[in-house]
Amino acid sequence: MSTDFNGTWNIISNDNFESYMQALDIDFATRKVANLLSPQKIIEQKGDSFIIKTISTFRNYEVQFTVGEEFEENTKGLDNRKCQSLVTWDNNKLVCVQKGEKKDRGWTHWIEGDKLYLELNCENQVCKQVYKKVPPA
Ligand code: VLZ
Repeated sequence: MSTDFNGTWNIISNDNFESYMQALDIDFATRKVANLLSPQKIIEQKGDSFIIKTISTFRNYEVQFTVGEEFEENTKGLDNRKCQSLVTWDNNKLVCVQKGEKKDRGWTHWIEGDKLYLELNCENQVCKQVYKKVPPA
């Protein structure tokens, strides 16, 4: 049985986000706005099939994938690049490698208790985010 990521998660900390966005060449004005956001993750998981929605008052981003199946990701509204992305399990961690123009790009998600962790990597930068589960209604 793999970890259950289903649910709505609210961000509670966001370390090194600015440098991560700079590594993605996100422009100054977008970074200023993005730094003020409190994004939410909405994750819909059925087995190895995932939809991860990143929701904010400024912009939304959605990615759909099946673990183990490479797909073309278009990071529309973020840095607007194309990547060949592959998500795999590393024990209970969900690890995405985003092959493309940027080196060492990807992310890792895992859960501890009622917290969802996310590390976003690009070039030499690591952004560490923590989300807290919103209790189901
Ligand atoms: O999340 O890749 O949960 O897609 C920030 C761009 C990049 C700034 C955020 C614009 C990347 C802000 C989020 C608009 C929200 C991301 C993955 C893991 C799934």
